[in-house]
Amino acid sequence: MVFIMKKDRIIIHVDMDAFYAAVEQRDNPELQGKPVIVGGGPHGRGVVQTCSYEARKYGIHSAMSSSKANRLCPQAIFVPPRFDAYKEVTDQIRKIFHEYTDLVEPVSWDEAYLDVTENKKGIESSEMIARDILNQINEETGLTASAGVSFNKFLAKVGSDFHKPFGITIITREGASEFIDNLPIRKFIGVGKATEKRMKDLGIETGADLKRYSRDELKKHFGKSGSYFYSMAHGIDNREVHLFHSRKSIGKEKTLHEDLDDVEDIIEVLEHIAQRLTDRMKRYNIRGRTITLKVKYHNFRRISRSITCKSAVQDPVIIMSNIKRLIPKTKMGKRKVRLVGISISKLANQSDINYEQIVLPILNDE
Ligand code: TTP
Ligand code: MG
Repeated sequence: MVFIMKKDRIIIHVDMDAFYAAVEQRDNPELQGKPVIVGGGPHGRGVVQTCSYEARKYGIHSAMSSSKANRLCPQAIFVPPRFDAYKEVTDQIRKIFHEYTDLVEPVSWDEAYLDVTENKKGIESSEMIARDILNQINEETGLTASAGVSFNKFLAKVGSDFHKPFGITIITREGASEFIDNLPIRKFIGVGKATEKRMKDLGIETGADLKRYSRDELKKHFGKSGSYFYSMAHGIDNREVHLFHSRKSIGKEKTLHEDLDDVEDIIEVLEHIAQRLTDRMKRYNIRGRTITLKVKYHNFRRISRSITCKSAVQDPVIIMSNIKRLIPKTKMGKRKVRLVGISISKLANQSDINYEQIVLPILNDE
């Protein structure tokens, strides 16, 4: 019998370093070498979108409230985002990626997966391809990115974060097992703060600990994600690099200028959000079936309520009519609200898009 070994794919995940903050430092020399925070101002109610590495030394990170960031580092410089400038860089780096391969999957403005198993330039070594891409990005944009190179998406993505900034991490099939064994559990994609705590309660601190659990045991503790964690721990990830972003949801939220308890006032904010969100959905050609209303109350407790339509929607009016059905399932009007948001998930592919219509939705509370 003849065994034909399928050739491993070579996947590179590229992610810009401190993206928004790096663009700000590039464009304003006064900000270079300083703790810079892009996002809401220090005295408002906004959040940190990202911050420079100088600011990260103070414990500041994305999604932290700007006021807390200001307490941690009073000398930090706050700047509002300039999306046009970031978008320009996004276009530049995507163009560079396509010089190396047609198989590019953008994940967000600053990251993408590239399948370079067959690269257009005929470069032999995958490390060389990654090095060339990072150098070219640096020359053309004045910014740095990092890259992970591996035989699957999960390891490539973990790799790009491993030696930031301007670093390359290569995880070969031979080295994968040892790399995963030593990987702190928080670094596994999909393990946020809450899951990390639950993992630690089970004695899981690293990939090696995770490997000690069977798929069924992990499924028992973490549901569907358990099965995914099992595969990741064993270096199995057969997801291909798609030409379209593989995002799961698209959303927008807003911290209110003051806590509100008048439902009409909140609806007005939600209408604005629905409009902005659908503008973005149209730009990316995205529709989705599940509409989620997110609410953060004045005491910072967060809840979300969602509704699933039979076909994918992209229209602000339809989204709002569903949001209004979800509002009675929250404590809006009875409890002061600090933040509201809308997100759309169960996204449709270009091929299975139906015309939007209001159909009997399935309510599911999260
Ligand atoms: P990230 O790649 O997660 O972060 P980063 O590029 O700033 O830093 P790192 O070097 O660790 O990769 O996100 C890319 C950009 O997306 C980031 O610059 C700002 C934006 N962003 C938000 O607006 N809100 C968020 O919560 C996060 C995580 C990112
Ligand atoms: Mg980044």
